[in-house]
Order: sequence, then C-alpha cells, then structure tokens
Amino acid sequence: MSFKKDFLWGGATAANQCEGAFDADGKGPSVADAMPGGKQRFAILNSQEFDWTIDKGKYGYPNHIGIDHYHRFKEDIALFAEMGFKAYRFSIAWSRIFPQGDEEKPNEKGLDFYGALIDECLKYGIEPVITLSHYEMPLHLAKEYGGWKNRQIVAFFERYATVVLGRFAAKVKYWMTFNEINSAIEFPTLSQGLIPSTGSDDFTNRFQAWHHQFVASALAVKIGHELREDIQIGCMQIYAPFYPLDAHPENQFSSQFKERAFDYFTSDVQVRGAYPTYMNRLLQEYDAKAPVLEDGDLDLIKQYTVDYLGFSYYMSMATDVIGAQGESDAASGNLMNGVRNPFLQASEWGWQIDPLGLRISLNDLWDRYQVPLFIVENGLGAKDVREADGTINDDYRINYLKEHIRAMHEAVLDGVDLIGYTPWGCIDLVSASTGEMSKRYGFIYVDLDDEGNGTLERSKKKSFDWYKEVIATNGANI
Ligand code: BGP
Repeated sequence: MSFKKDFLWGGATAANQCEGAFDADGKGPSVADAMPGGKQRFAILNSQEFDWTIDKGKYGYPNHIGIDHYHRFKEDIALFAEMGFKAYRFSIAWSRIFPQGDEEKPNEKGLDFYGALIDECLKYGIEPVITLSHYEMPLHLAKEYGGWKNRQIVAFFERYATVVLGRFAAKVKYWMTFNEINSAIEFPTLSQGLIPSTGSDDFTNRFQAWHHQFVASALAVKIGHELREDIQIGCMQIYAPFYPLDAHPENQFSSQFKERAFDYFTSDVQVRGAYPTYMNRLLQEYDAKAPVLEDGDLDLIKQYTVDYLGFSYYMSMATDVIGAQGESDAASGNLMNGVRNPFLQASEWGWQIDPLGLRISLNDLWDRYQVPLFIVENGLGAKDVREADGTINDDYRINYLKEHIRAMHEAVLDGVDLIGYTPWGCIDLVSASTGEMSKRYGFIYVDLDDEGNGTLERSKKKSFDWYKEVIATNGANI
C-alpha cells in the first residue's frame, strides 16, 4: 500500500501573506493589513493595546506588498505546474469580495481575480483548495462590530460564502472554512478579529466568537452541499501533540488537558457535530461563561459537519507542569508554549522538529474521527542563502520534508485515510508570526528582504527538483 493514486500533492499560501496589492481594485483593509511586520509583530499579535490603526509612519507592513502574487500568479502557478502540483491551497481575501464586510453587493473585480486564479490552476490540472478565511476578515467588521464575538458577523460571512461558493463551487471541489480556528486560544486578534481584554470577559468573548464561527462553518457546509453534492468542505486547525515530559501523573493529565483544549475542542465540534462533554470543564479552566446560543444553532452544527479534517503540523510540544525543567527551558511555538523536549532539535525559531509526531498525530486524529485527513501545512522556516552562482542549497528543508513524508507514509500503512499534502509557503512569502520575509519555507525563492528591497524575481531552490521527483513518483522517491 502507498499514497492514494489521486493523492493531492501540492503547496499552500494565504492571501494576506503573498498577494500584496492590499488596496487594489476595490479591496478594503483587512485585519491582517493592520498587522505590522518585524519585531513589533509578535508582541502585537496578542496585545490588549492594539487599536487597528494602520500607522505607516510608525511601522512597516511587508504584507501590503507581499510577493505581489496578485500580479504574478500566472508565473507562480506555471512554476507549481512544473513541479507537478496536483493541488494549490490558497485563500480568498474576504475584503476583496466585501471590502467593508457588511455591504450587500460584492466587488466584482475581487471575484474576477479569484476566477482568473482558479482558471489558471485548472489550465494545468491543478485542483484549487480554497480557505474562506485565513487569518483575516474585513477590518471594518473588527473595528465596528467587535469581530466574531458579534452574532451579526455570521450573516455577513454567510453572504460572503454564498457569493464565493455560488460563483466557484462548480469548478472547485475542495474548500475549508477558517484557518487554524483553534489558534484563538492564544491569538484571537488575527483569528477572530478580537482584541484580547484584561477583563473577565476575555475568554468568554473567544468562546462566543468560536460559537459564531462554528455556526458560520456549518452554514458554509450547507450552502456548499446544496450547490454541489460531491463538494468537500473541511475545517482547519493547528495540530501539535503534547507529550508529558515524564511519567508524573500531573504531567500526563496536563498533556491530556492541553490536547483537549487546543487540539480537539474545535474539531470535536466541527467533525462530530456537538460540543464535547468536557466543555464545562474547559469553560471553568478559562474562567469563561458559556456562549449564548440561538435556537437552531446546535441542530445546524449537528447536521452540517465537515467532510474532512485539514490541519497544519509543524512541531510537537512537551508539558511539564511540575517544573522539573524550570522556566528557562521554555520552547516557544508560534502559538503555543511548552518546555524544551530534550530528544528533539528545534528550528531557529524554537519550533521542535518531530516527524514521528506527525505519524502519532495522524493516527490519533484518525482514531478519534474516522474522516479523511488532509495535511494542509507543514514545513521548515529557515533563512536561506543564495550562493554567488545563484543556487540555494536548502538541504535542511529537503531533510525536514523527507522525514515528514516518510512519517506520513508510515501512517498510511497504519491505516490512516490521508488525502493530500500541501506544504506551507511553497513559494516564499511573508511570515505570519514575524511579518518578515527572511523566515522562508518555499521551493521557490523570492528576491525580497525584510526591508522590502529586491527584484521580486523568482528562482528555484534545490528543493524544487527534489519535490518534483517526489510528486512524479507519488512519494516513492524521496
Ligand atoms: C501557520 C499559519 C500560516 C503560516 C504558518 C507558518 O500558523 O496558518 O499562515 O504563516 O503557520 O508560520 P510563520 O509564518 O509564522 O512561520
């Protein structure tokens, strides 16, 4: 047994990290557009002082230009096709379609852009895989309505989903609703358009926002299936196994709790179609009030569960609540904190590299849900060096991906139903957590530095040909 015949090998990007053209052709500002780049970014991601102002005098905004995918997508997709991509995961910027979010009529120019992008993929036989909301929503909805904690956003999202699914479902089979929906536990701003609060309502707001996103996700599934019977609409979350650092029962329990809170809560609702029985315990732990539900919400959530589970996998975490290692050993993820695992190497940003953890994750998710799994992000962020002869010898990236593909293969042999693999940032783009270019993931190098200098010229890294061979052999030659 091996990877399926029609396995979706490809790559993934997100609108706000690669398109640039942040105010072109009628696009409105999004939450992501208000996020500066550089050192300020990480602090601001979870700041209670954040005020949504785009202050160009004070901060840089590398994602306003991105890698100019908006104007160069044909060149980029031709390169993806050369690698043999079967799928390209990208997101639609909601604010290109509804610039403010609450207007009645969509911006046709925004729809035209995504229509052209989809057609370009189809021209090469590349299956588009579309995220409806990847760490952004129209800024107006965050500023004026308070983001996803406000029930009105559900109707605005429903209108947006109706328009884009209505326009593109005939051509596009694979969709997902909210990128890394569970990340709001750490960073609600990008994820839910919420400014974290100092008050006791902080987590109440996040759970309320999640509830609205669950209803919105169910509505998208409903709309999609009414349009096309075989449509596949998934959820999308970060998954990272939490290992107890030792056999101490407190650490065992802490790992179990963190996995429920972080890894399983949102997918339990979206895949199983009901709030988990541990929900009250979760609310208690986060000192949050139960979300306010409207009549019919729970029925919708129950009836319109997702068709597959999409997830990102970068690292595993270790927990040590009894503090055997002390705080100085804390390892930081982009969205989670844990302690350093002495058995693992970490990336320059402290993300602990763990291919076997991917096999564990795939098996755990499959055991729990029995729905098709789709790895929609994975990869190694690194600072690449372009040699004098122009080559980029990213063997470290090849090694990382190779080990993870081996682990995927083992999981398939374990019996897991895995439908695809779209490594993150298949072409270099702006990092979500640092807002910079220098943390690169791509098979394709983009000549652009953190200060915005460069020609934007694309060139192939060593990993380009390697991945091409992986796809050509359906994962046999890695
Ligand atoms: C995920 C996000 C992506 C992407 C990736 C890599 O959390 O869904 O948008 O950016 O992580 O993270 P970073 O860019 O911070 O290295």
